[in-house]
Parts: sequence; structure tokens; C-alpha cells
Amino acid sequence: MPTRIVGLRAANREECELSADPDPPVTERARREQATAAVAAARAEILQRAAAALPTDEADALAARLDRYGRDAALPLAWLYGDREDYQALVARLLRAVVDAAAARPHELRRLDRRREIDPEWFLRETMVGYVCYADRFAGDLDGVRERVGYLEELGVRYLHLMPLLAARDGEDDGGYAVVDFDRVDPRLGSNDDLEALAGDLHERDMALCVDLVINHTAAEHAWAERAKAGDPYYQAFYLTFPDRTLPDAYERTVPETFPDTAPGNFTWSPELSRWVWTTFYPFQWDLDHSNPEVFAALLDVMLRTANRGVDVLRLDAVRCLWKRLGTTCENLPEAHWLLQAWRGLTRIATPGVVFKAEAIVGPDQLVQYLGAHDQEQPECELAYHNQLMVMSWSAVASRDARLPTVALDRLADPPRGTGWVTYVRCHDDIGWAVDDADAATLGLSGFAHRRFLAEFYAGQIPGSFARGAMYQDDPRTGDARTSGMAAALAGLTQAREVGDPLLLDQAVRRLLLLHAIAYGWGGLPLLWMGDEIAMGNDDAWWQDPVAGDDNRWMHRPHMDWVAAQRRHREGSVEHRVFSSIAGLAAARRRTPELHAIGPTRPVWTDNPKVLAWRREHPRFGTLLGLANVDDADQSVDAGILDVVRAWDPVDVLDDDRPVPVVDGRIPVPRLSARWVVAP
Ligand code: OTU
Repeated sequence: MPTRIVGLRAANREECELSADPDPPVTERARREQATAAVAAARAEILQRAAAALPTDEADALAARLDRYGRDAALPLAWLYGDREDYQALVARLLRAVVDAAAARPHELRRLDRRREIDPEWFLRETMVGYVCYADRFAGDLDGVRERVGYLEELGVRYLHLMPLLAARDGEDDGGYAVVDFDRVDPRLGSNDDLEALAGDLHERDMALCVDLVINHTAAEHAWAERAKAGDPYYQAFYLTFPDRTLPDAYERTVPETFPDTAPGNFTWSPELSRWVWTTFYPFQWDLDHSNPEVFAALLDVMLRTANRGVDVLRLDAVRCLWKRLGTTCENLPEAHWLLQAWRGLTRIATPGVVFKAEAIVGPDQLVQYLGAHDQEQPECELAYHNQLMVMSWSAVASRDARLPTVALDRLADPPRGTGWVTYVRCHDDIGWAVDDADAATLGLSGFAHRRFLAEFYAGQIPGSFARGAMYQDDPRTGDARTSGMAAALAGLTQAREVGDPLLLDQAVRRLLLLHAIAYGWGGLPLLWMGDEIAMGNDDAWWQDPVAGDDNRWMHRPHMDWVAAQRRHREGSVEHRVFSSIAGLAAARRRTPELHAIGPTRPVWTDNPKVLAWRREHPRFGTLLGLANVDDADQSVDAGILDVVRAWDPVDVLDDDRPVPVVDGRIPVPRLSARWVVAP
């Protein structure tokens, strides 16, 4: 049963009790009243501003959105900045920015807004499949991407997430996550007009565009940082800086290192500032100080301008790190959630068709909160990475055992109504082995030992391993290590190609497709990482690219191999088998409204530890039972599990809707394959 809910207010109460503050904590009720009053105080002015800037019907719609979402923004703002004298003025100022953004929003995007207000769960439809890529590595630049949209449509893709494309620093830029200008597309990829043209193309094809917004930090060369270095106190207050090591050393006692190997520590000395700067990631990435409402306001403007360029989904990067507090890990703090909730409420008023996707690669106990599932639900982000499903899927195929995934995934609370997971096999980042110790202990496993096993297995260091990945940030002090590598390399295709063994290759292809059948059939928006659709292996020459530095995540960020992609049309090739199977999963989804991702997905115990089972309960379209055999040998499960579907002669969508076979009371599930079972 779901047990992972950490209360925002419980955490806040604890913080208050822990704090030396003699005053009693401000109550929820007081904050609500404060927020309501702030919106009421600004309402007349805001409606007047809207009436002056918008056509009557649009001004009226904005008024309705202000009344609907105003407190959704003002309440978290009260928790964040409510003790400031200028809190009410801040709310009014932010709402003015919202009206101005609404006034500037192109007509075509307002049309999308209205359609999405009619179907607010548009991004959860069974027809949605996403594709993630770097524009330059996929097609050279944004214009090149426009020329390749047909390729995406062959895969059934309806959602394109382009990796960071805003102006980034020269040289190493952490894959574009070191932004120097939020308002300019990186010239190497094109212009703002090119981005708007691409968005227009995608919208004409009923596709959505997702773009990264790096809101935790900027490049050390961003204009804000440059002005800070030049001595401007207004911008010096945008960053977290310290005169000496006293506080940095105190923070370091509890704050984990993200890149212990390649960028140890969380602070960097800035000669220009003559101060230590908080740098969670690389030294050239300066963390912003979100306790400063000026930072909040500046980032709201970035979100609204990006939305008005046609971006439908804002992928908010590293949100776990947004707030710092001494004595904590400075991850997943209540204030980080309040920031997201406040930005969400405000953008919902200005650009109601735009969706937030939280990038919170965090443990299972902190994950669903980013979708707003706190002790009391709060509108926060509509999408979040189902990192736990990804980790558990790879764990299952390495150990040929589905029990740990069943335990771990059953303890996750369901996404609140109107929100959902992005489900994925691989992405541009490393795999962090988020195996919860308590979950492992349930099965008599050591969490530490299992995490270590997975890191070594996928680095190909365990005898019998089929994987050809690599250790990432292997930290001898903690024993923690993550994994880099393309899905095909981790699933065994590289090894099989090396030894030229057709059986091994068949097993590896099955394993790769099985992982995608879990991600596509779990319930959420499945994301396909560029190259996985044609089983591309690692880029073994990643280190020759100066942009990569010594960060081996670049081994799973190859340039698209369009010659190999051509082979998707050649029967008998691996590319053809993988591409057509993954396109087939998208087609199967389109025929399966049970995969419209509202409603819970829960794992189901079977009588066979080698078969992962899950049930999706769509409130209108009924149940889907997923079965995934994570073993190299054929397996079966007791046919009693079909009761889950509550139908006579249920069918397997992945077997061309044939009735599910039952032999001697058992359902056969062939080696490394899946079934999606639904009512006929
Ligand atoms: C995110 O990373 C991005 O996805 C990474 O590509 C960036 O390097 C990083 O932020 C800095 O912008 O913050 O919540 O383990 O997986 O740092 C998790 C490395 C993140 C990344 C992790 C992730």
C-alpha cells in the first residue's frame, strides 16, 4: 500500500519546532487568509489591466483564471515570502507580469490554451508518445529538426522534448545546462524565430514541444552573474555567496555531492567576487538564491516568455535543489515545492495550456510530491520523471527477479488527478540506483549491496553480465556509483554484436523491447531517448568531443546515425526489428484507452517472481493487466490473475488482440516479453 507521503506542513511544523524561533509557527489558516487578502487587494487593478490589454472575452477568461488559480499561487508565495513587508506588493507585481504575458500571448497559442482547458489531461492521452534528443545531435539544428518531424511521426511521436537549446556558455556547458541567456536560442542551433517556427510546425501536426528551463542555476557567464562580478549588489543577491569557508563547510557536512568525481564539493571560489559561490553541479554553474523574490520574479518572466514562444511543456531542471537550509541535504525541502506551486499557479493564469515537467531524480520517498501529492494535495507539476520505474526495470532484468520492483512500486502513492508520470528506459543522464534500503530489506536484501551490484553489473564488471555500460561518479568514500550507457549497450546488444552470437542478440533485442513495453504500458507519457529506436550503442569516442570534458554521460548522447536509421526499412535488420516494434508499441497504445494515464497503476503480485505484473485502473475504460517476463527463459503465471481484468476471454493487445492463452491453468509469458491484457 502507498506509504510514501511526506507532509509539507508536517515538515514545516518540524522545521518550526527545530528552529530557534521563539514565535509559534504561522498556521496554515493564517497563510491562507494572507494569500486570499493579497489576491483580493490586487484583483481590481489586475482586471483593469487585463481589460485595457485584452479583448473582452479574453479579459473575462483571465478574470476567471485569476479567481480559480490566484490563491494557488499566493498561498505558496505566502509560505515563501509572507513574512516580508512587501508580500502583498510582490503578489500584485507578479500578477501584473501575468497579465502582460497573457496580453503578449500569440493568438495561435491561445487557441491551444482553450483546447487544453477543455481537455486538461491532454498530455496523458494514450496517443501521447515522446521523443527526447539534442537538436544538434539529432539533426544539426532546429531547421534540421523540422525536416525530420516525419521520422518522428513514423514512431508515433506526438511530443518532442529538445534538450537544452538556450544560449549556453562556450566550451564545457554541461550539455547545455549552463545557460548564459534564457531569452535567446543558442546561435549554434538557430534563432528564436526558428524555435517559434518549429513549434508552429509541431502544433500543426498536433504535436507538443518540451524545452528545458534550468531554474536552479545559471552559467557563471550569465548576464546576472557578470553584473554580480561587476559589483552590482542587486545581482550579487541573485546568488548564494559566502565571504569564507565557515558556512560552506557547515553546509558540506549534510549536502551530498552530485559530481564527486568530476566536480567535488558544492562551492567554488570566485576571484571576481572574492567570495565562495554555491555550485551544486559544475563550478561554472552558479546556484540561484530563490529565497530572494527578485529571483522568483525573474524566473517567472523567463517561463512566461518561453511559453509565449510556443513551448508547451517546461522541463524544470534539478528542482530538488531549489532551496537550501543549513543542517539539511538541501534537497526536496518544502520551499522547493512551494516555489514550483507558486510558478504553476501564476503560469496557469497567463498560459493555461502550458505544463510543468519536474526533473527530480530523487528517491522513491520524495518523488510523487513533485506532482503535488503531499499530505494535502497542492497543484505543483503535471508531469514528473518516473525514475523509480526506470531503476526497478533495469534492476529486474539484471537480477531476473520482479519482486523488488513489486515491493518498491507498490509503496509509491498514485499521481494526483490531472498529473502523471513520464516513463522512460533511458535519458541523457546517468542512472542513479535509487533502491530504497527499506524496500530491499523487505526481501532480505541489503540496499547498499544491491545498488553496488547494479552499478557493477551494468558496467559489465560482474561475470555473466550482458551489459556494456560504465561506472559514473564512482565514489570510493560512499561506495555510491551511477551508470552511463545507451539502452542497447546496457541491454546486451553491444556484447552480442561483439561475440556475433545470434541467440544473445535475440535475447538482447527482446530485453530492450521488454523495457520499452513496460515504459509504454505502465501508464504515463512514455519518452523514447534518441537512438534507442534503432538500438544505437554507446558513442565510444565521446571523450574526443571537447564539450564533454571528462563526463562520460556523453557516451549515451551520440550523434544520430542516419545510415543505421535507413536500415529500419530493411527486413531482418536489428534496426528494422527494434524500430518497427517500438513504433508498434505506440500503435498498440493508440488502440488502448485503458492507457490514458488517469487513474492508478499498481503492481500486482504473481506466483512467479520472474514476472512483473501491474494493473491500470482507468475510471472509464477499465483495467489493463501488464505482464513482463524479466527472465531469459519462458515463464508462466497462474491464470487466476486474469480476474484483475474482470472480463471473459481477455485479449493481449501486444499479440494482435488474440485471446490470452491459458495452458493447464497458466498463462505462458515467453522469455523477455510482455503482455498487455484488456477486456475484449
Ligand atoms: C540535471 O541532472 C540534468 O538532467 C543534468 O543533465 C545536469 O547535469 C544537472 O541537472 C545540472 O543542470 O539534477 O535532479 O546525476 O542526473 O544532477 C537530478 C546527474 C538532477 C544528473 C542530476 C540531474
